[in-house]
Amino acid sequence: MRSLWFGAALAALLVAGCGEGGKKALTVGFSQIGAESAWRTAETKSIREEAAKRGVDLKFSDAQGDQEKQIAALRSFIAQRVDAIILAPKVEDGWEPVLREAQRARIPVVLVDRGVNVTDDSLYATLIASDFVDEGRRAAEWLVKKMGGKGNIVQLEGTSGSAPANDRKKGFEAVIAKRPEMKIIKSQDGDFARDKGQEVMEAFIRAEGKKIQAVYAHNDDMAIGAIQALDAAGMNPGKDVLVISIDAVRGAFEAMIAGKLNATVECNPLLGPDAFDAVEKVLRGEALPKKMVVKDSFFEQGTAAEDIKTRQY
Ligand code: GYE
Repeated sequence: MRSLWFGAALAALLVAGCGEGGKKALTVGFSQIGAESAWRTAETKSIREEAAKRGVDLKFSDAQGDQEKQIAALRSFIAQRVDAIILAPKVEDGWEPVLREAQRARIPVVLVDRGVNVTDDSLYATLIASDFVDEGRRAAEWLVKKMGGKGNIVQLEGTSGSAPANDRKKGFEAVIAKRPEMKIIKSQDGDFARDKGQEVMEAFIRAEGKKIQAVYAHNDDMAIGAIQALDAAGMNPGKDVLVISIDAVRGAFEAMIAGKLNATVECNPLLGPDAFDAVEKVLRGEALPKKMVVKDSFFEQGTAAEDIKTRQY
């Protein structure tokens, strides 16, 4: 497939008419899932800012949480003959036909933040994302330590069918499964959103009440919603009930400083620079690794007041 993209790169150069040493701006389509979380807003901002910095003509499409709209956006980018496409895919399944259309049109696709299930990985140039299984594992290991290897946990899952929800659950549950005295007593989809996280947590509290000793949320926004539900029920989040989540957005640091969130596993959304490096490389015909793993850190309540000073999102 590299030769196809190389062909696309050549074509782009020809169209650009580089004769006078001037580079014509690249046109790149970016299909974003929506704006369900602070993480995603930060990712959008990073990609927009990086496009502006490089003089890229960015066609931005927000699918408002609807995969069908993302597919339609991709088709429209193909019809407009963009030079490349950046795709943040909502769920893992269902992309193969439209990715084939892009490939046939010789438009390379760079995946950001979430992966896809396809039978042929030449359908995308590269995936730039965190290791979600590892994030889940780290959250679980922290809880094992803090709970002394026993207790009842509830899990707020991310958007069903999405790579981060699938993998954060997998990594977490693999660690907990080795602890016979630790139990996940409830687990449900909260769609990575604050209001949904709160709603699901209210239902968990109605069903399990004081049996709940810890909350594991697949993102900070849902944890913040859950904290509101716990507060309303007089259940002391951060003290009587441990709360851990993923992303490390500013709101998580504020919740840690307030003593209500205990820890957060970082997931870096500032993918703009890497995404456009990848686009430029693939258009030059350079080979890219199929996956580029973003390095992430881990933050706890105790240092949150210091850590927040240097956070960028
Ligand atoms: O963790 C969550 C968001 O795909 C990694 O999506 C991303 C996740 C992120 O809505 O907050």
